[in-house]
Amino acid sequence: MKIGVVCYPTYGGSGVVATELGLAMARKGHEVHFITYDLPTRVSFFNENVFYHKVDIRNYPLFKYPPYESALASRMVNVVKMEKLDLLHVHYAIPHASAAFMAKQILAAEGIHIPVVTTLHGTDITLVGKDETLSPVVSFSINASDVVTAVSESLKQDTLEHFTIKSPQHIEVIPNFVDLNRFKKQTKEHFKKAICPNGEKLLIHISNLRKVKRAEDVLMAFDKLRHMIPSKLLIVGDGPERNHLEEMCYKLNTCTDVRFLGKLQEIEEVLSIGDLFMMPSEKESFGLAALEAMACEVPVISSDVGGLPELNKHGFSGMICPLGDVDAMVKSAYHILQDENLPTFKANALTRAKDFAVDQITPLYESAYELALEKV
Ligand code: GMT
Repeated sequence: MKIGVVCYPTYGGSGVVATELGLAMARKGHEVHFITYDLPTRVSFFNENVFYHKVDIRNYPLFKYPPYESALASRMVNVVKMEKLDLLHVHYAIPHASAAFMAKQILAAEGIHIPVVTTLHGTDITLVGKDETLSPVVSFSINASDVVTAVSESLKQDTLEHFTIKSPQHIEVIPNFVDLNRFKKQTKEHFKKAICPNGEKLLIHISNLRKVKRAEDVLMAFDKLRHMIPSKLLIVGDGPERNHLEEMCYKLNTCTDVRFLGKLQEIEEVLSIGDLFMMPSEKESFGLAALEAMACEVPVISSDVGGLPELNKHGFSGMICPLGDVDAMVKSAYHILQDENLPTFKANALTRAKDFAVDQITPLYESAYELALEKV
């Protein structure tokens, strides 16, 4: 198949899933055309089946806001025609699904019929999308897509709750996935020794440090835990909360035990030395970062929201705590980190991650593509 992929080419989970899926499809022999305003971060090597078409956004003094959605739709039209694409797969409803609808109409007027597959990732539904300034467009574009996928059952239910969806069975759940060849525990003992010179346990939090990730809870739990078990904390990623979190460390006097590493590309190296991953999010449709941690044999403490209970099995791959319950997080962390429990939790984390191996999930997307092709 010749697949056009539209996504945010940034650090966020939806862009990562879109890119990894595109690369996996390319490895399977499909031709994959990324249509984005920048080269997706994880497209870092040459592949004969991968193409990149930049969306050029020109600004004019008249525009207060450059018309990105129109530029994207126009680019989709051109790429579909030039490259003779079979379908468009757009990730994140806003504005990708509506731009795809526009492109589809323009092409139809020229006698070219192209199906659109839309994947909902999370905040496009639970945060941004349900805002009244955008929700009519989101509802319409979901209904207008030929096939819609959601990354968890929870996200599907949120979509049905917040939007008027004509046929609920129209939304298929296809979870996030992980490449176990890349995300696997590596031997990085020297790195572990540098961070934890006295054999301390290592906690890790990775996110875009937005409020919704509740990294504050991680710091508060860590502050209590380090008095119970010698431990260190690594915070990976960057975002609007970073300064506040650093200040919090000063106030809590935990600076010597907490390190902020910023945005790292090779996160599997850091995960390889972790003992526990913390994801106390307020909203999380799936929790890709937690899955990547599990693949590196790191058990997870997560909140009980969104799709997290569909991924993290309480008492097996980690533990689930009520949202915002820092004491429960401390208690759970203490339990998991005991020497008699930790090896089992680590092994189970990997076992659970294997349920989401890329080779198991890509065929589900291929079926979704075939279904979409039947509809035009
Ligand atoms: O988590 C983020 O803030 C990034 C966000 C995105 O839209 O890129 O991630 C969402 O999509 C990921 C991939 O499907 C999911 O694993 C994340 O759980 C989801 N984030 C939220 O729902 C908050």
